[in-house]
Amino acid sequence: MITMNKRLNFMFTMAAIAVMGGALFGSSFTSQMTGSTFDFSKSDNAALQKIHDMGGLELVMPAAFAEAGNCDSDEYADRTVVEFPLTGVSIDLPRLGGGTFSAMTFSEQIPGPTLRVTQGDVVKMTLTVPDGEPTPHGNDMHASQVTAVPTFGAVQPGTEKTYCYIAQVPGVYKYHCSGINVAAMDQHVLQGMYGIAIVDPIDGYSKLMVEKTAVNANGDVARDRQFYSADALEFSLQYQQMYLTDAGTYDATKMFAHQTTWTAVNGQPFGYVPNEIHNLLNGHPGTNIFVAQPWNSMDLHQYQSQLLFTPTGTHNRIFVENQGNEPVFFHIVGEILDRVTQGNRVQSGATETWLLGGSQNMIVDIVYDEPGIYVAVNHDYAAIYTGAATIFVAGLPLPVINETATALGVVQGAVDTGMYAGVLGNPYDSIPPYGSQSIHHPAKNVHCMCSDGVAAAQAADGAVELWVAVPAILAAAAEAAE
Ligand SMILES: [Cu+2]
Repeated sequence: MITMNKRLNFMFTMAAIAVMGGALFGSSFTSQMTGSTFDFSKSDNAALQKIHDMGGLELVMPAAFAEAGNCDSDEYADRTVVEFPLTGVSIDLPRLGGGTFSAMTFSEQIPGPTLRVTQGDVVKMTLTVPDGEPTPHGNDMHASQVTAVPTFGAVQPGTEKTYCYIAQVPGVYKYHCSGINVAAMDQHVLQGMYGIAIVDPIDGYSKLMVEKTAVNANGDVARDRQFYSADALEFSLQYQQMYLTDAGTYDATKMFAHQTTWTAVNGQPFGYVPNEIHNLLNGHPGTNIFVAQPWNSMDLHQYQSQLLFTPTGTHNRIFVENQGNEPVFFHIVGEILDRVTQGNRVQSGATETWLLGGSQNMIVDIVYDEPGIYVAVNHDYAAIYTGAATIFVAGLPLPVINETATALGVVQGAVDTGMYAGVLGNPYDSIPPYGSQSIHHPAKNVHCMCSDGVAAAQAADGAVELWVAVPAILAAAAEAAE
């Protein structure tokens, strides 16, 4: 018999997050829809159109530059070469509120695949644009230091382009489509053509110091520094604005006016909140346990929202990139960011919020001390209410789920790992490729703003299809109870 606690409304009731969903389709959203119309004719759009008509900004370069990015360079001898193949392809993907939008992607997923290399490695990037793709694409990798023209120039449909560079400086770096030699670059990026490269420091990450206080042997309150190994459980979060027409196409007028339709985190607005699976496990099938659950059906498969799980007392390393068009005021409700690093320079030893401008990044190191629910936000209210709310669950703070999992006989995985990822896994698209100092997640679940083919590849890589596994577990438990 499955223990089903009937208490309602105990989960996710923190005031800070409870307020968010009510406004989802309320005033803050409506005001965008009825906002004053941007006068396109008074912008530089005519000039942009001219650039587009002439095939983008093609500069005539001296012959010496023709060899830029040549992968046979002697410079690359004795270095590790890391291949990074990408495909530039337009597909339709689901849109918050129903329907689809005209996505442009690297390799059928938003964000594109994450590249991870070590400082000093050679990156060998190949962008293929399939025959029949309606537009050329390019790839501007911010981790490189090479001549932009012609390296990042347009790759025509039916062709491919390869370039190489040395990843000289550690950190997190955006890569993004450069459009058709800059023309339509805004559309290509903001409809999904972006990703990150992580360049690990050649001598490794630093251990983390967290400053606390403790009562010492003399009965005095004193500073108590706690140190954590540089090994960390890692996540990546990429922020972006979506500017959409009602039909799901790109709306340049809204972009120029900075009128955000949705704020995506890893390609999906509100992609990391509870869902039907958590409702079931919490004993409330058919009842939302969180006020905003826009991706709340197992029928949504890889698009169903998922939660991020971490144990308490563990070093978390979060790679954050602002892929968008607005500032990101990165804050975790209920926590202080223990360390903020950009490049390999520590920017802050402890801070409540850290600001990222467009195309800016950081590494946030954090340890959750208390079991509970924490919400990573862009602390711009327009961003929170349009999608930039990401829920971390630290430890095992949800007694009803603990009881249910015990009854199902699957709780041991959670207890052993100190987090629900021991049973449910963490979403595949929130986890960067592992490096030498990564703590491995106990399991992954299939989750992404991506094609069915990419979702199937995640499953083939061992990620759990929760929409298959959870009903099977529940059915088996029900049968056993009879
Ligand atoms: Cu493109």
